[in-house]
Amino acid sequence: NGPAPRRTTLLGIPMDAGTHVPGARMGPDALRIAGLAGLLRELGHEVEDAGDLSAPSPQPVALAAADAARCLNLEEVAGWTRDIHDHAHRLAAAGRLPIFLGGDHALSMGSVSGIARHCREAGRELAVLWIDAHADFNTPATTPSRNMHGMSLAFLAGEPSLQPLLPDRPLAPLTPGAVSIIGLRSIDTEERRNVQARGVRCIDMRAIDEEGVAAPMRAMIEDWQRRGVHLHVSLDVDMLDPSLAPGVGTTVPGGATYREAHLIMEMLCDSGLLGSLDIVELNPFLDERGRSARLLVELVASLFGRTVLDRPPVRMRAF
Ligand code: 6HN
Ligand code: MN
Ligand code: MN
Ligand code: MN
Repeated sequence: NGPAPRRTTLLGIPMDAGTHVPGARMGPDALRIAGLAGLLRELGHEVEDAGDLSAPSPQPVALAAADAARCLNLEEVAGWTRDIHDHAHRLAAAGRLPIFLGGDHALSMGSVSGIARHCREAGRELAVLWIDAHADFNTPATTPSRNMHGMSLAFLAGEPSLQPLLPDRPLAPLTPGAVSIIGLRSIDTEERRNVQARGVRCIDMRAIDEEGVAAPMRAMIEDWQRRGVHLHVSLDVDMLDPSLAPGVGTTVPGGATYREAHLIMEMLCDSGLLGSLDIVELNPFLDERGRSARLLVELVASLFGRTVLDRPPVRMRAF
């Protein structure tokens, strides 16, 4: 009695323009080599591999000059964002469950905005679960690194200074209530002010230490189920403890354990709400013998219905 079969599309996004650490562009192939498509098919899902997007040409961006100077590879990131947005919108409108294979976390500016546009057209509410050691809520004015992968969630929440990245598309900025972050343990001073001022729901590692992942996940899922949302999951590898997943450019000690990460995925699967997925920040150039890629694929299997034993189908409603 696994979950209903889904019609998934893998879309590789070999970008690492969102960071000064190269290597995430190798992520899509590492995820394929780790067996992603085969595992999804074994679980009964349809899988179409749409291949990799090719690097778009850099696009001019009407950012204030002072802001533009604080965004690394701005024109490249704008090119990616616009292309990914269009692909994400098209896949969601065609009824696919897109799985965006990163690539650095700046790709979510395109994937989530494209999904948001589809949800608005379809009259569906969108909720985003950002699984990450970081909040990715910097702005050009607050970034300590100039890396745009640290600004993606701020962009999606409507940060005005970043909106010119995506002109001429109907914008559907996420409301703070639509965004939840889990796994947070590294945040910059001004970024923290921004997150708190916007009222984004955060389950940081302190909360996980005290309550585990099950209780906060249950509360969020119940809320999403009441609202009948399309759930977009954005999975940043660095949420995991670096001892488990060293293949990422921004490791932070004290991350999720193997069991915690799987339980998050299992509960998300049971919720039946998953509508789209990013797998981001895998850097095979920094990995050890493919273990981070392999763990990610195992986590995706849990997200798509792998269980030890059959579970009663109405489990979530019993909470
Ligand atoms: N990511 N807050 C740091 C910065 O440079 O803005 C780290 C960002 C990490 C981004 O992991 O997707
Ligand atoms: Mn294209
Ligand atoms: Mn991130
Ligand atoms: Mn991160």
